[in-house]
Parts: sequence; C-alpha cells; structure tokens
Amino acid sequence: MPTWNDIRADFPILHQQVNGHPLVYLDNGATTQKPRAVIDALVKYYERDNSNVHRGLHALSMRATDAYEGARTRVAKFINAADPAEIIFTRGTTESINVVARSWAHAHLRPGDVVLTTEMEHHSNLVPWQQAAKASGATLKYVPIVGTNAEGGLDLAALDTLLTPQVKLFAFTHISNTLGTINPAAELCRRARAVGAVTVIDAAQSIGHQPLDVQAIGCDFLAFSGHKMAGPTGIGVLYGRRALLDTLAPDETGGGMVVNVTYAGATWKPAPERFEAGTPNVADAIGLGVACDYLDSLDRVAIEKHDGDLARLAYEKLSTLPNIRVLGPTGARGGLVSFAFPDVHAHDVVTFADEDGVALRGGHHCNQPLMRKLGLTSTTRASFYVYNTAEEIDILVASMRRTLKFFRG
Ligand code: C6P
Repeated sequence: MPTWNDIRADFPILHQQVNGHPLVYLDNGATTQKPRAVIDALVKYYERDNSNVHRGLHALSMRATDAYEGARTRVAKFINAADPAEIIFTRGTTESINVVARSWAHAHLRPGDVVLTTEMEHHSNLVPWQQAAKASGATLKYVPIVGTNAEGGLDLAALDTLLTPQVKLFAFTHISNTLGTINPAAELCRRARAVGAVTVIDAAQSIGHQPLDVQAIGCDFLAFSGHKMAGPTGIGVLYGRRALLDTLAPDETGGGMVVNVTYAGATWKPAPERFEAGTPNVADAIGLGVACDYLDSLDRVAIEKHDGDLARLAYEKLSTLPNIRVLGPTGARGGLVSFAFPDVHAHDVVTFADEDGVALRGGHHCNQPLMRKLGLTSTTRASFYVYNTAEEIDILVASMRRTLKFFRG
C-alpha cells in the first residue's frame, strides 16, 4: 500500500491555496475529492470511446457498452454482490432509495403495514418512506436514539418491541452523516429478517470508508453515491437481491428497459435494465468502476482505520474547547465529527474556518428531525478521507479557537 502522503499526491485539487492558506478539505461527508485515475478515465472515455450503449453495432458503441457493463461487474465485486445484474446504476443514494420506495413499496405496502426507520436518518432515507407510507396507508415508525448527544446510538432494546410482523420494511443508515454512529448492519438485517421484513441500507457514508459485503451483511437493498467514494458525481448504485428485483415493476419507463412495445402496451426486461430507462450515465459509471479499483488498491481495511482514527482524534481535541457540544459516539465512529457551540452559529464557524483555508460543512445536514430531537438548529461538521492528516486536525482546532476568541472575546 502507498504511504498516506503518496495518496495525497493522487488528488490534484488538494494542491491549492484558499484565502492565502493551504486547502484543508474536511467536507468529505458532502463529497470526496477525485484521484487523478478517475479524472483521467473520464477524459479518456470522452476523447476515445464516447457513444451510446446497448444500441449501436459500431466499434465505439461496443467499446462504450463493454466499459459500462465492465463497471457494473466491477461494482458488484466491490460490494460482493452475487450477480452484476443486482447492480442498478442511478444518480446517487437519493435516487436509489426512491426507486425502492416507489417500486417495492407500491407493490408490497398495504394499510396496516409498518415501515420502520430510525431517528438518525438523512432526509433521503426518510422523506421517500413518508411518501410511500402516505400513498399506501402504511404507518411509519422510528427506532429512537439514546443520549442527549445521541452518544448511545440506536436503542437496540427498543427494536424488540418495534420489530413486529407488521413491519414490512426496515430502512436504516449504515453510518450517520451527522453523528458518525456506525450501526450494526448485519445484526439489524438479521433481526429484521426474523420478522420477515425487507431491509434497505443507506450506505452513503460507509461505502468509501470501509469494506462492504452485501452477502455477509444480509441486506435486501443497499444504496450509495459514487461522489462520496472518490468517484464522479451523478452516478450511484442501488444493489437489490436478484430474487426481489425481478418481482418489482419499474419506477420509470422508456427506451432501453423494454422487451416488446405495441400500441397497446409493453413488457419489461429483467433487472438491471428494467430499472435503467433511457440513456444511462455511461462516463460516470466507468469513472465509478475506476474509483473502486483505486480504493481497493489502497486497502479498505486501512482506510477504515485511518478515517476512524482521525475522527476520534478530532473528537478528543475538539472536546477540549470550552462550552462545545460534540455529537455521537465517544468510542468507535465513522470518519466524521459534528459539534455545536451554544453562542456561535455553525454558518459563522464555517465562514471563519474558510478564511483559514479549512472547508467544513455547517447546517442541519439534511437531518432536520434529528436536529430538533437534539435541541439544535445546526452543527458544524468535519469529515475525513484518505488524504487528511492529524496536522489538519490541529489546523481545524486552531481555527475554532480563533473563531471563539472573536465571538467570545
Ligand atoms: N449527505 C452530507 O453532507 P446523495 O445526495 O443522493 O448523493 O446522498 C444523499 C445522502 C443519503 N444518505 C446519507 C447518510 C447522506 O449523507 C447523504 C448525503 C451529504 O451529509 C449531503 S446532504
């Protein structure tokens, strides 16, 4: 494996000054930066191979089709899916979850059924279920979080009462984008399966940071975004167990996903084509395959340790600041840390950090119900990736001290 310094050199965007300071990019939870290999793959595709897929019989179209389907096989291997047909390319996590919420929920949810999710979900794994419940007459329930700063994670004991045979689907995040909590995905799937519920995992914040094996986890659906794992924006994945996918009607219809069309109606191809109507995002799917190669070349167990260690170090150092509230677990956590000062708004914190060249995120992080539950309107979040260093955490903490000095005198 290359050294962490070598890895940093792979990301051209990092080598710039912002407001007179070297860029310290700590907004990886929002989107990660892209290595040269991914950028080169996109350029190469557009310079040499660009063509529509599955439609043409000419050389470029065949090359583009091979590369696109090769990326599907590559992604399947990345998450250990049993079959490349279980990989549906989407625009990202949000679209992936919406496909399940529309296709699966439409076919299976009835009045009296329960959809279970948790109090720590991103809006993308919450609003689609609210809509699906509304449309079907099902009820939406939430697994509560434990602790004033959600330090206790999900209330796993409450699951015993919540996971009844009425629960038809359990959707949960693997790693919370605000708390950094790592949920025990395999255990949650096992317990859901015991009552016959289908499971949907939002892997947006875990996919780029750790090895992920859908067969070992035992989930039915898993959603993620390419841009949060060193890949391009505009491409994401819905993994679905083959047996389930083939029972679902498509949520979008049009070209490419049909077997036969008459003026009277149409019949559908099997998965994955059934869920990929229209011209797909060929270039970015190929870029995503290259991102998989890149992350595997670094060793994903090492990435998990690196990002988790940085987040714990940041948790410890930030906790020394006076009158700070740091959210989430006190021990092991995903590669991010969120915090709040009672007297300084997160937007001011982020603006001051930007003056120091530090890129953070401030706001509700698409977690409005969670914020309200914790009695907050917003937090500041630092999120880490393979190119971040312990020195950058010192720069972050120094920037926070400067901000507090300005506001508190
Ligand atoms: N979270 C963040 O800064 P999309 O936008 O579809 O690529 O991903 C949505 C999404 C779903 N689930 C979780 C847990 C997420 O963190 C995100 C994206 C970004 O936290 C943007 S709000």
